[in-house]
Amino acid sequence: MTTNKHNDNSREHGIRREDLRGTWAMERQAELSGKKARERAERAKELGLEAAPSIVDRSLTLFRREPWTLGGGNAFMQVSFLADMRQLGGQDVVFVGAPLATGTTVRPGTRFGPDALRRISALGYGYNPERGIDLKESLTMVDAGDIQVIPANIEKSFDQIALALSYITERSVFPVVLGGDHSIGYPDIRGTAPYIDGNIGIIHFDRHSDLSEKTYDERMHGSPFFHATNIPNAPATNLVQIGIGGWTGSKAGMGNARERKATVITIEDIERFGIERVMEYALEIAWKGARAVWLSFDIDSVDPAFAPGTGTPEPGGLLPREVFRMVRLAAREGLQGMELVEVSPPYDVADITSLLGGRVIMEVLATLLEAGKLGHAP
Ligand SMILES: [Mn+2]
Repeated sequence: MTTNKHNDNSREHGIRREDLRGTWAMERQAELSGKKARERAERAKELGLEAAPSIVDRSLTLFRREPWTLGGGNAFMQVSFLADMRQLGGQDVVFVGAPLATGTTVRPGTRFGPDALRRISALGYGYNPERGIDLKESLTMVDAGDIQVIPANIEKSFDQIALALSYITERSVFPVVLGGDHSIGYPDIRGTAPYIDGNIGIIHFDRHSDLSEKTYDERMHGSPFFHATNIPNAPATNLVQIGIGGWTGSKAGMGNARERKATVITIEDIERFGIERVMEYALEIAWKGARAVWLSFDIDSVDPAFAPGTGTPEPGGLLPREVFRMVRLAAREGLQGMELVEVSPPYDVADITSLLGGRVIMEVLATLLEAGKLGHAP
């Protein structure tokens, strides 16, 4: 028989449970009713809307409404925060964060992307003297804060993001989704496609084709376009991928691109044919028989010299000036919405990656405005 000195009654320590501060604190916890917290939670459910059906904890909302949602109060371009999502409708543009890093296969950090994009975007005023455009004068823009993602469950996160995009699309407001890793590309299309009366094309800037079915047994950030192009009205024949190349690509993804007849445009193609011709071709592919086109912009399409803050950097990418020209050409025929993904602030230097990401968004909005596809140019 073994003996344990902690089982005898010697009480050498002289401590009683009721003397512990911890015991006192547990009792105080019961006395703090949490009435105001419950009121805030009830209010958040009204303002932030009901979560997707797969979310078991029904106190969670579709859009997070806590005051720290916007990373200390920053809204993208310092536009107004739309606290009450029931008021969505009638605006031209809604910025919404999808702070997901769950789909990252190697280097995480993109859950901080939306807040970094918002914070540094305050360096821009929305006015561009070269283009003669003031976005804030010509567009009604709001920031809806972040979609409530479920960091431990990518499928529930997909459900939330898809439902949020459906809500925005149904109300005819142009969504700018601030990622988040590229896995959000799938639920963005899943939530949008049902509202398109015909096919939706995808213009996808990336160094990686993101067409693998799964990675590590799950749908992750290398697989959004495999699953998006399984949606009947988002065929791969309307998917055009621009900037592909380097040494971090997926062999399976290229095989799927071939089988599904997606269009892959490499950096070498861009050098050979030039930006104008390549974008002309890309628009032709994306719009062929389609009623709408979605823009998916992975910041790692830009060379890591300019965009180091990303999980899967690939040297030899696009230059910022090239990117600005290309997204302007991509947007001139109009867009259904856009996502800016893979900004990963932990790897960034002096905020240059999030700054560039924000500028891509502004260039797109300015082009849509100029082309008469959004708002009303003065
Ligand atoms: Mn990528």
